[in-house]
Amino acid sequence: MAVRVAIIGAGVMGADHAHIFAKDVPGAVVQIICDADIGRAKAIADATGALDASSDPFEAIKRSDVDAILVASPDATHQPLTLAALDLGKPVLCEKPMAPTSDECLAMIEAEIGKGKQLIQTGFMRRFDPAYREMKAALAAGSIGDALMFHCFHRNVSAPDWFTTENSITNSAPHEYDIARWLLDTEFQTMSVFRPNKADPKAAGSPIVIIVQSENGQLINIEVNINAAYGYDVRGEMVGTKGSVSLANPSLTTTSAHLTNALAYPADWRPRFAEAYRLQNQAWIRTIIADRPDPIAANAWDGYCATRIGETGVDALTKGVAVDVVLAPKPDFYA
Ligand code: ISE
Repeated sequence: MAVRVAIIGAGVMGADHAHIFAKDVPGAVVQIICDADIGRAKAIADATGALDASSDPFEAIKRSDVDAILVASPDATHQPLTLAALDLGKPVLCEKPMAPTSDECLAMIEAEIGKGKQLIQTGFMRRFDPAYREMKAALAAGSIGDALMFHCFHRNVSAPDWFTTENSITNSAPHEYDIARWLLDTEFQTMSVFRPNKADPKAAGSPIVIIVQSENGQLINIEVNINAAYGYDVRGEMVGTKGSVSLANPSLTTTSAHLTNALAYPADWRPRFAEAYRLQNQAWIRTIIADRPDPIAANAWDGYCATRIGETGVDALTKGVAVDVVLAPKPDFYA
């Protein structure tokens, strides 16, 4: 029988997930779409063939015809909704961030451990991106020797007015925190965060550079510029002792016209990581059917680490010094 999924949140990500499930996730059906705006929930349900719509997420989670929950609602609701699903033993794919604070994440971890099985997958979909997977395979094969540095760029076209510099550290950069931890199989030791003196600290999404020393002795630098203007552009180069491996520009074509050759950038992350979201969601459903966690997917501990690293980065920006990343002891449950 198909896994019956409730999608909580019909905003940018919830709607995107609903379209992915409608087309590309065998073995699953979207039973209900919830949103505080019932009109928006119904519109996405109608557009994607979901069977129902509601404005009450907790009722939806309880329904006997709902087996699994995809949480794509505002960040502050991630913990209560996930805890409600865990309480019923229902698996959750929780969009990043797992929760806005590390304390909330630890409470979710405690609840999951109390259920005796991993029920939370966190939405760090880049682990499923074929390019990052090739990068990890190159590292595993020793193609570039031992990893020394990881250079990352994370550029959005423009930031909404409410998007602060701190949001760049806690909302955007967590994708790099998680992919760096996964690629290098390391934790972060210290973080420094710099902002160009020319940048207006009050401007939405002013650019920053994050410098990380990893516990394995590598350097990771992450430029986050949410107002890059020219396109959505995520780059990565892993530098080793024998070479380097970089993400290729994902554009499938270049256009030559008017004495110019050009390649197109996507407008945001959804087209850039469409394959990653598709593979992530498929893997989630497979884990539910097989009743075992996916070896690649980010779990609750990974979700906690990304949030805790973000908190450390804000501290480093505020204090203007390198700050140690101090994590809670890792439960054996996630060994
Ligand atoms: C957004 O929340 C995402 O998750 C995107 O992947 C990221 O590129 C963007 O900067 C975030 O705001």
